[in-house]
Amino acid sequence: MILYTSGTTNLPKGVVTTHANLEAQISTLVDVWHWSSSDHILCVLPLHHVHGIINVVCCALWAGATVEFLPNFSAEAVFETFLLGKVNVFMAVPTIYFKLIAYWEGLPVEQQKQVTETLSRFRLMVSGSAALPVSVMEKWKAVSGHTLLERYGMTEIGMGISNPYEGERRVGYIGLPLPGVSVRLVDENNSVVPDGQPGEIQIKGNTVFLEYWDRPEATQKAFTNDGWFLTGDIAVVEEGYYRMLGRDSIDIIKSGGYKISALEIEEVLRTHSAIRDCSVVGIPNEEWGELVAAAIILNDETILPETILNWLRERMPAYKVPRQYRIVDDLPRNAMGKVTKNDLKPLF
Ligand code: MCA
Ligand code: AMP
Repeated sequence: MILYTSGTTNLPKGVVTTHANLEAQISTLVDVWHWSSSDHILCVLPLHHVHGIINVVCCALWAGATVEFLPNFSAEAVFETFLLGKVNVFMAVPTIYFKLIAYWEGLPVEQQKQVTETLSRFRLMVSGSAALPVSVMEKWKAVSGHTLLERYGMTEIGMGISNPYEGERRVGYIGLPLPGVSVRLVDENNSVVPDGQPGEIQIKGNTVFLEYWDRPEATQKAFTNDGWFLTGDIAVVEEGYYRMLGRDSIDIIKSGGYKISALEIEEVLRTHSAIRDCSVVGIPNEEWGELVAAAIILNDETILPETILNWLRERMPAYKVPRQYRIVDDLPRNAMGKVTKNDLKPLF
């Protein structure tokens, strides 16, 4: 299988996974999350990412379970389907739980009770692809009675770290290494850090991809000499559980569960005749995880952010289009001339 994923480089890379990788990814999840042929899952996720294609569709089919689809996500349609009483497993990104909570809060009290009662009969509800805000976790518990099972994954590795099916699901943590997955945290010198200290997550195991399609150099850079995959994610271990702290690159944005390259958006923006220069950052946002934001230096002072937004809409999918704009005279730069994006964020 080849799924495309954004990185810090301009164009997305094709992640090649072998049959053996897929078998390892699927069979591990079927086992640890207790999938069976009596399960019935509703798929609202796109099938061009691991979350939808592996965790939802392939695991369900492997177990002989039923997988039902909605053509796209709509909170109303999700609750209507739930109320039919067949679905007992659900998996989604935090943005979707946020949207479901908002919809539920707007329902009349009688309908809220009906939904809550239906959800309380579910076997399993999982969140992943982006950090689950504690507020969303707590509100969803009030709506559904479920403590969401949060897990950590990546296109290149499938799922790596997960809270347990049975046992403590620790709020704010991504959990423990999955069976068959070796996980270590390392510092800038690639030395393993002691518990309690932050480090980059590195992964080894049968679930890890083969190569980036037609990109041997990128593949080589993604692994240590002894075969550990460099995720670029920073985490810490506290009392055995992993907690995500962030990413080593400010140029990777996660919005609505999608991974977005800030550089890719900047390159498109710079092709607009009214734009002299720009810089794109991710701004923390409870609903979307991060919101894409752009600081722009204009050649033509009369152009409006709405005009730029509409122009961008024709050139990239909706989730990549910056939602916030600031017109600036200059961009903050370090001695090397590189834009210091951390100094830019407070503008938004
Ligand atoms: C859409 N809109 C946004 C964004 N996306 N606004 C701000 N930020 C965004 N990111 C706007 C649209 O332009 C539109 O506004 C309005 O929201 C509704 O758009 P629509 O496309 O209908 O949005 P949606 O369907 O409600 O989309 C939300 C979504 C979607 C369902 C959460 O983003 C989604 O499917 N996300 C899941 C992605 C995923 O599967 N990621 C997994 C990859 P207007 O009307 O003004 O235009 S990660 C992975 O696979 C790893 C291995 C892992 O760990 O799981
Ligand atoms: P993708 O490249 O689209 O597969 O996205 C993988 C990235 O999503 C990881 O490298 C993490 O940065 C992020 N991610 C996945 N699950 C979680 C989680 N539970 N908490 C925080 N970040 C996550």
